[in-house]
Amino acid sequence: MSGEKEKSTVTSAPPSPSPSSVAPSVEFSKGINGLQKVILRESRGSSAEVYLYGGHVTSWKNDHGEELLFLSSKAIFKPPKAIRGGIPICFPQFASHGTLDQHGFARNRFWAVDEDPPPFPTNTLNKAFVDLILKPSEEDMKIWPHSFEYRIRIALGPGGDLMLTSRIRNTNSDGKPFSFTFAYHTYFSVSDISEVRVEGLETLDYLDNLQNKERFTEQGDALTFESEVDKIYLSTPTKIAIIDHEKKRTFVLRKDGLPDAVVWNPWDKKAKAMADFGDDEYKHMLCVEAAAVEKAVTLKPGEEWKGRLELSAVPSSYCSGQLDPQRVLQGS
Ligand code: TA6
Repeated sequence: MSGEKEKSTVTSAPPSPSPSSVAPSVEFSKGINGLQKVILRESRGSSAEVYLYGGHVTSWKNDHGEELLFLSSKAIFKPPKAIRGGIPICFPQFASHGTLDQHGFARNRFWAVDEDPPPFPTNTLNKAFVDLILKPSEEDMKIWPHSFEYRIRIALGPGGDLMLTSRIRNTNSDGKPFSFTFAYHTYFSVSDISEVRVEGLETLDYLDNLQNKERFTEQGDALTFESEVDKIYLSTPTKIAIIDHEKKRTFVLRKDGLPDAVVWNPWDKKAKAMADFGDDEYKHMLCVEAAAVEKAVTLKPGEEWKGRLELSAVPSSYCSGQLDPQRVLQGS
């Protein structure tokens, strides 16, 4: 990662009772290349970092300070390039599903801190959160002639869960509806891709991006990885488990308002072809993306869409059955 050192200001939420923990906090600071970022810290030690450039989560750490998201060592923190890793936001277009550049423009725009967000839909205990907002510039209106307000709340739960809640409102004054596709393009950090299993997508239909988006049906077992994969799973369950045997860790992805899930690993050849990605880094990442792709979301003026992602990382020793993903997927 290339760039300048970091500077900061801290606002801390009211102190929490237990002596051992620190008060949840929200810190505004300068990140790589002087880009503005926000650091969220939770009382038991978990943390997350969000760049206003792209409204982009670039780090999520558990209460042992272990990084849970993959961020390429070659990531470029310089517009107009999107940051390679973390959680890029694909809006108003997923991949090449439309006339805009790949994955739309939200991931390479500067978002603002939303000083006056409308009341938040759910009552939340979370103290460590930030609200960001994106509105189209005149330039954006030339390529996508729609007025919108995109608000996102990024929050860290008391247990270290990471929650992203997007609210997109059509503010067109010309009465026109608009449609968009969407993804939280999450890069999970894994120990060894050949040791990872994904549960919850078995037997589902998917569009294979490596075969002209042809439609297939997944076989019955958990997904494992031994080559490039780029699949859009359709109408998936709201919970998906990503099991990292070696790290004895299971990521549980819960999603709301996002019917599809994209699974991507570039493997060796595509890895070499990407300038902002290390040749061997494909071994240590997997993208599992909560998405709305097959059926675009359409909003009339005044209407608002909500898309929510909740990530948790739980210690698991799958082999000993301590945490059987099936129980996770069927449980609360
Ligand atoms: O989400 C999967 C995908 O659409 C792949 O096809 C691959 O292109 C990946 O996104 C990365 O896209 P990017 O534009 O960030 O290089």
